[in-house]
Amino acid sequence: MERFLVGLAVVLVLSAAGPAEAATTWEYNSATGHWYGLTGRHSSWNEAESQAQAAGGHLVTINDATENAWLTTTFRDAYVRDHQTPWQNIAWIGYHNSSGWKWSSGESSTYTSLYQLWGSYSGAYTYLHLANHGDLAGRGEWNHNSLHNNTYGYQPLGIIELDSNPVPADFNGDGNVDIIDVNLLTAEADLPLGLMVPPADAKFDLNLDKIIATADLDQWLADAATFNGLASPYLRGDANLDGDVDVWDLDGTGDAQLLSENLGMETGAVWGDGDFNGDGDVDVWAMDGSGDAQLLSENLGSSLDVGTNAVPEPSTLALLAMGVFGLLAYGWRRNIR
Ligand SMILES: [Ca+2]
Ligand SMILES: [Ca+2]
Ligand SMILES: [Ca+2]
Ligand SMILES: [Ca+2]
Repeated sequence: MERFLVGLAVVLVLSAAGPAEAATTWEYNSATGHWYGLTGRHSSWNEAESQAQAAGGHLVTINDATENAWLTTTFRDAYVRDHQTPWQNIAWIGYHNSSGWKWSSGESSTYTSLYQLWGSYSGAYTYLHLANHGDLAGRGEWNHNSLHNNTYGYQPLGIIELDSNPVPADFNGDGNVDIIDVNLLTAEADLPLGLMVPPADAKFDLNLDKIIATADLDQWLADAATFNGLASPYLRGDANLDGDVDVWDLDGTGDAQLLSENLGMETGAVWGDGDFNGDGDVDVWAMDGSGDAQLLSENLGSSLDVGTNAVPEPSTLALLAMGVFGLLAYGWRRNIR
């Protein structure tokens, strides 16, 4: 009973800190290097700013016309509560009048994009006219109107701006840390060689050393495992990222199956193709031990106990391994000929 109550308490704490406060998906703007998302519920401006702060940021500060245009398009479908028609398409921003107009982040940006009738409305809190907004569509103008700050209706969502990725390993901001993200990382650079930031995208630099390299992949494998509740990092060879490094699966998703399908691929390979060292190809063997099949074979049979996969019996595994190594050895001989 006691254990049940502790478990219940944990669940309640987790749900209290959960996604009701803020976006579960985030959009990355490579021009600013910042992450943006919508508040979790329609609200007054003050409540929206509180939601933004709970998420670790503020309502957005718009520093120039480029950022303004990007926001206008990216959040084009943020509707006002109860009025899901195109002309009611607005979102709170951080500009507000509190002893003078200022930004809630404290930044001193001087850029503005005021609606032509700005001066004829009253209200201390500002919203952005989004792309889908009647005759104001795409103009990205700001207005303020106390009507939208009441508690009865017409309440918008707010746009939150964060300086850094709330989940660093989630490169596409979809709330999951999975194969899509590691594929994006392995596609970004030849990792053993390394690529400086810029031209590489800073969001991939997990260890913040200004270069996208093998260390970032190691960091991702560890961070992703932690995020997904595993005790140890994902292993090289786990092409489908299910926590096991296995030979064969009925549905064709065995890691060695995935690798063998792509064996000999010379450019554009990503983790899910079997490129476990992140150099863009899928190969059998390398002098320094970094051949993708070598990396897989080192961890073959390892399981991180995610409990989602039926793991074959050890004897079956050994037989399958012999078969796959026969295939890999064939591929290797063919490659060096
Ligand atoms: Ca993701
Ligand atoms: Ca790095
Ligand atoms: Ca696997
Ligand atoms: Ca490779």
